[in-house]
Amino acid sequence: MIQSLAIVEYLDETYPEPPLLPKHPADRARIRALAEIVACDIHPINNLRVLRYIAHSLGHDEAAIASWYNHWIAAGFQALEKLLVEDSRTGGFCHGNAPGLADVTLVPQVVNAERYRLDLAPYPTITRIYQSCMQLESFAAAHPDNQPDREA
Ligand SMILES: N[C@@H](CCC(=O)N[C@@H](CS)C(=O)NCC(=O)O)C(=O)O
Repeated sequence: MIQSLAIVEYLDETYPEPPLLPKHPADRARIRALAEIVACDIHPINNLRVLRYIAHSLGHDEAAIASWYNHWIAAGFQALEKLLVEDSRTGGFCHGNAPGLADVTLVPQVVNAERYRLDLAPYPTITRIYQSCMQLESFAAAHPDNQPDREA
């Protein structure tokens, strides 16, 4: 089984409680759109193979890589922060007061941002939601620091 979003939706269909997507189609579309900002707009251009190409084939140094990485996370987070702030369906989590598909994609991207020392101050809603997620045992257990096979 491949592709994060397909895997997460498979898990949601296989283990329907608690649901990662709400019932109403418009709410489902909202959550999928938030998740896709991370999975389709931010992550692919910051993936390891892209960073390796920039370093090894284009000859850029670590500072340039960090600049590239943070630029694209910041662009995505600016969009996400605005969408979260301007929508009354945002609650303790991306949608309401239970974690869902959008939170599942957002949290690892915040972890990546922290790894590259991106200033998160301009994104108070994203930061608040991230902190709410990390209070939950399931999110804390999934943190890269808690994976025995983590590579540097
Ligand atoms: N679109 C894929 C991306 C998977 C992916 O590329 N994962 C990263 C780790 S987060 C990876 O394997 N990177 C290795 C590389 O880029 O060579 C998905 O959502 O599952």
